[in-house]
Amino acid sequence: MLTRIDHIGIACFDLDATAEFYCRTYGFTVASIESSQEMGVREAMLRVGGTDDGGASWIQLLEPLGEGGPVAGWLARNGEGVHHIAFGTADVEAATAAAGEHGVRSVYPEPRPGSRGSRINFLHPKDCHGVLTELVTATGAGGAAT
Ligand code: CMX
Ligand code: CO
Repeated sequence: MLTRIDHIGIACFDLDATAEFYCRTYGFTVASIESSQEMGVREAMLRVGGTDDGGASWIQLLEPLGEGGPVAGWLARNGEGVHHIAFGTADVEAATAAAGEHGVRSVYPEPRPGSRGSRINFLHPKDCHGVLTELVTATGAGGAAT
């Protein structure tokens, strides 16, 4: 049901400088930059490469838009670093419900809009051995966040 690692979410203080680091050091390219008031972030998606199911994997850079929101609070406590991992699935509702059957709480009762037209939900880190876990159904063919 979870078919791939879609992205790693990395919290940073300066999105442009961090994106520049990833592009310069590893040769990645920035595929999109969006702001989400709902999530309280400006975010960049850096394409890492294709996978054998036709999807891509991504690095997601997250810069808080202001003081409120989960990334701002997390950054203030922890500094920059890995904030969450995201698994790709064809059906985010079913994958969230399946985790729920194992006692894992979701953050939202229904999926919300994510990067690049995707639909996302999160599993609570306290139920996932300390890892904030995102489930993502991408738009487009092959489950890719294109
Ligand atoms: N990874 C691991 N643990 C985390 C965490 C993270 N990213 N964020 C919080 N926690 C832990 C804290 O360390 C804390 O643990 P202790 O009680 O042991 O100290 C506990 O969770 C509660 O911390 P909190 O600061 O009170 O955090 P909140 O309960 O306010 O928020 C969560 C936690 C998961 C509900 C919130 O981060 C959330 O809603 N996340 C989903 C939305 C999101 O992250 N959006 C940004 C990304 C957008 C995208 O990917 O597109
Ligand atoms: Co994410």
